[in-house]
Amino acid sequence: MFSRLVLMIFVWLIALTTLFADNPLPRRTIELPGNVKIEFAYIAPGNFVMGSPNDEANRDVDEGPEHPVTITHGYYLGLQEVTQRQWVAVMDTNPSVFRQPAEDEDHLDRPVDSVSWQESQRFIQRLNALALGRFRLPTEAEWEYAARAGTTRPYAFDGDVHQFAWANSRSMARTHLVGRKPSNAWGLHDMHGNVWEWCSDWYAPYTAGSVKDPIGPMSGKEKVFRGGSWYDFPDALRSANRHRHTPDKGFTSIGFRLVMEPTIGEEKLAILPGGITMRFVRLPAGDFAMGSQQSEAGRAPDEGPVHRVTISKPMFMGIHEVTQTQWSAVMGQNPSVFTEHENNPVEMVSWRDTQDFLSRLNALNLEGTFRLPTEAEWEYAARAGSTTRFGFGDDPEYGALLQHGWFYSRAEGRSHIVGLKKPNAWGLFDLHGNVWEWCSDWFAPYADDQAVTDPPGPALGTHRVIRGGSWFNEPEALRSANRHRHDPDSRQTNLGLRLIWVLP
Ligand SMILES: [Ca+2]
Ligand SMILES: [Ca+2]
Repeated sequence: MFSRLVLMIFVWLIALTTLFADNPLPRRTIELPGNVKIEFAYIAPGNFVMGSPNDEANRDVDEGPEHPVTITHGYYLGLQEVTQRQWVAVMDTNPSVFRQPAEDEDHLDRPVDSVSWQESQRFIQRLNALALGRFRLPTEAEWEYAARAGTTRPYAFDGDVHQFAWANSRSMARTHLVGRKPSNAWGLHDMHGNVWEWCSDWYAPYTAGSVKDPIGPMSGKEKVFRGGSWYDFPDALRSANRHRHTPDKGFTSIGFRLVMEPTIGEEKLAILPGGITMRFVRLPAGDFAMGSQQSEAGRAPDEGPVHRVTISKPMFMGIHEVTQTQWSAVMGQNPSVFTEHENNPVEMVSWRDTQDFLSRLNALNLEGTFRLPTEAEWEYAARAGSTTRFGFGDDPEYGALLQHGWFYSRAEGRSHIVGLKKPNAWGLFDLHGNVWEWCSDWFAPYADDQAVTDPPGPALGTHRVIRGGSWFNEPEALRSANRHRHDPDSRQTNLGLRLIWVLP
């Protein structure tokens, strides 16, 4: 019993490490004029149920009906409400009422208050003009998704509300320094209480049924604000509670919090039949040196000559190898041998099978189109800006590889659940190892060292390129530059695929 508990804790710790510690996009800080910082947490795409159940105590009717919401884009959300200091750094003035001194408190680190929705827009306009990023208010759905941080109960915390939020009647009738109460599971402070927070949406009653990235109606009279304040009794601070006012008026109980749009590292979720999701991350356009130098340890001659490749457009790439669940959602069957877990990568799929999969996937009429990566795109993604043997370094003794990929002698003779190893700098998992990945190209030796743009590979051939090595290969096969190939009809237990999503 004891050892089982220890094992469960261990597995849980691994899962936690994978989710948080190794997330390459956890936090971002921007610096305003005068060294004033704003910190953001990355909020990954996902699903949640918006609104409150009928039996939630003290709920308002407009919190229902509960409806499933999918947030398909990742975004950065301010860890804190916008402070007076941040407002002053951008606007030079301070509209806040709560500027009275209090012990140990610099009032500038309290939230800005008494700003109307319209004034929040003027702040955002000026902030965007500083070219530090693209900022906006959260939508009401983005706000509630982040406030819940995976929870379904009235608050993101259990126990006494005053332990985690500033609310009437323990707020001493004023706002407080941001971040003094504990953060929720996603690192956000004061989503409950302190000041209400303006959202971008016009207010409207909810409708039943599931929705994707809701933004509210196109017009209206009143703007939504959320989360309750120092002035409100705890019921108003519940995650589902909604409130609203005309956009022209400010109150001492209302402020706001910012969303920063991701650029590199933006995620997007594809929804497959049965609600199965597939996560993609946006890779930047750019150029890189494809192939390996003759001095690289473990190299094969077909990895040269090194040549400059330009990837002319940003692209969305699957952060994981295609899993067995995802394959089954599209194809209705699973050809894999290693079926211990549904999130193992699909294998025993030929290159031609991948084309059937893609035809069916594209026939679903989701936004954009899906395809295999070209060999150049694959290596560009694996390198993620690196010039070393692996995306994470040269690792001459293969001491670090264990943390980044599954390879022979350390993989127990099989493939593994995708995403258990560390991601690379662009947030992609298992490019090194687990299963080889089919590319779209026919295999041919590299022509010469001339620079090329978006090379599609040769027009004809007998074998298709595969990349990245697998659980069945020695470590050198997992190198970023390593090339391999198979007959397009070949099916192997260590060969799968990963997708590119071309969006308009
Ligand atoms: Ca708040
Ligand atoms: Ca792989």
